[in-house]
Amino acid sequence: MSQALDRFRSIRDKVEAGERLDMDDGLALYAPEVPLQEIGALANLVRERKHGNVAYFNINTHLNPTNVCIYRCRFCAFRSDLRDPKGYVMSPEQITARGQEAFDNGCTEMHIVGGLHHKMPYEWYRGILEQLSEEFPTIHLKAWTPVEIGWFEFLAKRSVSEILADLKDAGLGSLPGGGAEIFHSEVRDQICEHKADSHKWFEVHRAAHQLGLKSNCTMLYGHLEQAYHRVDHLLRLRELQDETGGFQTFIPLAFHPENTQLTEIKKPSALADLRNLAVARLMLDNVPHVKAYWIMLGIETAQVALQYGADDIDGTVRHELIYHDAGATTPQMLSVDRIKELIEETGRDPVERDTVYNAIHRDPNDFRRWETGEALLAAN
Ligand code: V47
Repeated sequence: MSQALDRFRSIRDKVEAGERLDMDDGLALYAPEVPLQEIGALANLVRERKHGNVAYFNINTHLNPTNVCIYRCRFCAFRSDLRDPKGYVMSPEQITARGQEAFDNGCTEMHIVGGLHHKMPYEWYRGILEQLSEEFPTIHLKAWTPVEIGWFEFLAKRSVSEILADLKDAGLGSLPGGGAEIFHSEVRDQICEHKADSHKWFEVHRAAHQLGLKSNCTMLYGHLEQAYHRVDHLLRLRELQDETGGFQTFIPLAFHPENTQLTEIKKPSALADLRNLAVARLMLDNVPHVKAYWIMLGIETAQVALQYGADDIDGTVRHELIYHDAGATTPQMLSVDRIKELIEETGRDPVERDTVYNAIHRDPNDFRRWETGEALLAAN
């Protein structure tokens, strides 16, 4: 029997006994000799221990106020140069219109990220949160990654904690998981050498957690990285989670090459997607949720992922640009009925949640009205 298969037997024992996996276990889980379905079954065990048969979704929308960005990350198809005709900056009226559309569609969350515009001041970014939270107070604003927060630190000449506290005052509800890419400098320096490094990424999430803000975390895979970079990435996330407990959800993100500087790389297969998801569920024993982001995986793989460690499928989504600019062929949005049907087809029970994992109970007579119910965040 190969070493990896041998190791997998001990991994199974460890997981069944609720013990933590280490770097060598993670590497064995990425070894091609270990069958994907075995890893999936083990990840499913963990997923069902934490969440039973439930699969979560929300009603959400994206807002990318500008695509103009000082950085040129090699994996990004969304960004634009300052003078490129593709570049845009949204006006306050356009932002209000997006908020209104979100409200009219019963959205509980706006996911707000964008470029680091050469000319827009910190107050412009802050003002977007202030405007939306004043106009649409029921919509949770999940906004800005450590990449933007690091830029605000430079623009405003204030510390990360001061910036986050100020943004919280302006309406910030939580932080999305983006900007993590791959933390290891062997890879990070090749794909996004100038932007926030791993220290900054962790500094921002630690500071957010200390201020009582929840956040998500991601990993961009399927480009220049190798298995040990991925396992290293997961272990670093697990370490901060041990310290703060502030991460809610991990989202593995498959690289989409179209319109990027890495078009020679092939998009990861569905099998690679499922393996990354399952390995993450097994390694991140202290992160409550793992998300199968249907926009990125495709609907069919996202459905299968609900048996491979994922307990959340993201939301109905509207106006997604980052993946669609990079060649995603998934629809721009799903209706609530369709997302529930997709979850039910897999044998799971759909539960609508808000951003911080409280149950949402809709008024049957007016879809736009809801009550926030019980907390759903699974114990670690
Ligand atoms: O940070 C950019 C990735 C991220 C490409 O927190 C790309 O709930 C693939 O973080 N191919 C942004 N990936 C998306 C993100 C996210 C998505 C869904 C939910 C949540 C959440 C967070 O997308 C970026 C980067 O890692 N990305 N370009 C590309 N060409």
